Amino acid sequence: MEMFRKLSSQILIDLRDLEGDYRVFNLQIDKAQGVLGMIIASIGIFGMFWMDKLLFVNSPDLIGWMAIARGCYVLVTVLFIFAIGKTNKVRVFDRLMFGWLAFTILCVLLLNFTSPTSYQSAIFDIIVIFAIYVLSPLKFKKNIFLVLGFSAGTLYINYFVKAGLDPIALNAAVSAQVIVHVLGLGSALQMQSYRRKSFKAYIEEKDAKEMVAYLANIDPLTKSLTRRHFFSIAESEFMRFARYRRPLSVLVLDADRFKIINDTHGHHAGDIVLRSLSLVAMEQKRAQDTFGRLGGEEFGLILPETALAQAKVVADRIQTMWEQTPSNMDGMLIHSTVSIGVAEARADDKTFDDVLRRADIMMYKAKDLGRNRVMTE
Ligand code: GH3
Ligand code: MG
Ligand code: MG
Repeated sequence: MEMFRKLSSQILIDLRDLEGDYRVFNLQIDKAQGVLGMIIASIGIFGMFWMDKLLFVNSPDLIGWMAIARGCYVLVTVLFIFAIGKTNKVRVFDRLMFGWLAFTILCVLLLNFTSPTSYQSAIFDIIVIFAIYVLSPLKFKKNIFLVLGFSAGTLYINYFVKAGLDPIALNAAVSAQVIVHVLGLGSALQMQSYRRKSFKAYIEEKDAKEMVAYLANIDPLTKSLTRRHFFSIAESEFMRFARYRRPLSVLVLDADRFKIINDTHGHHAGDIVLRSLSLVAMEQKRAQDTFGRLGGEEFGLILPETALAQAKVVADRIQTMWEQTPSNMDGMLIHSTVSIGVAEARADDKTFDDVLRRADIMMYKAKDLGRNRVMTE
């Protein structure tokens, strides 16, 4: 048992916490496959009507009752098909599918149970077993439970209910069932294995693509957005401003006397300070704000839905916060400051660059006035 479990988990591929996603991802295919199985079963079971006609040639009443019974089966199946078509939940689908399979199995067993001995059902029994293995989109354990139940039922009927069956035919029926179980199980394992593998490959490719896209947008040193990504968001924010006339403000931040930090403590220390400045600024921004590295030791912050006065509050907060946050390099504290220019988008601005330029001018004004300060228009 343990060996079987190990083997099956290898072939079936343990998706762990992706199992739920896998089922949801495959729900539409599972639904289609389930409905296909239902249609095939309906045609098969209703189509057996010609066999009734041959067998019960002397009792037209029975032929009539069989037609009604087969018609009822098809009707119930159509109801199941409708219900499955309507659901978008894996759990509901599983229950419906399980319910319909159990219903089908009971119907076939009932038919076997009541049909005359001459009714050679053994050949149809193995078709049912194989069909459940291959067509049912249910989980493995549920399928095996259903299929073994069916198998036991048919064998019981053959051995104990229908007296006088030819022992050779009986043996053949048992062997055929054993073989079809092995074939069915093998086919189902292979199919599930293939489906799970392709799902895993799909997820891995998707993750890799997302990672590449994410890394392309993030500046590796400061963890802020890259210049390119910053400007692509800036573009759409500016379009929103132009279209709906919502307030929009922009900050330009430039580290003060950064060259001196590099010259005194080394480039590595400069890197640490730069990263730390970026993190402090990002802590102060809201989720909808966009913070990016414009180049070197200069950053931009876009504040949508924010007028100049509010933007100044944010800038002041970053400036004082940074002044009070020395960077720690191997125990040595490096103090530094930042100059910030603030501008708000105006009706006559044509592009985002127009606002950014004014914020830049304000930043240089802050430098001229002695640095470590915020300047607004
Ligand atoms: P100011 O207060 O006028 O802005 O003076 P500043 O020294 O900051 O300005 P300047 O533009 O003269 O020098 C910027 C320095 O920032 C020069 C450059 O080597 C350094 N720098 C730019 N990018 C990086 C970086 O990624 N890491 C480090 N360590 N230094 C950088
Ligand atoms: Mg500088
Ligand atoms: Mg600079």
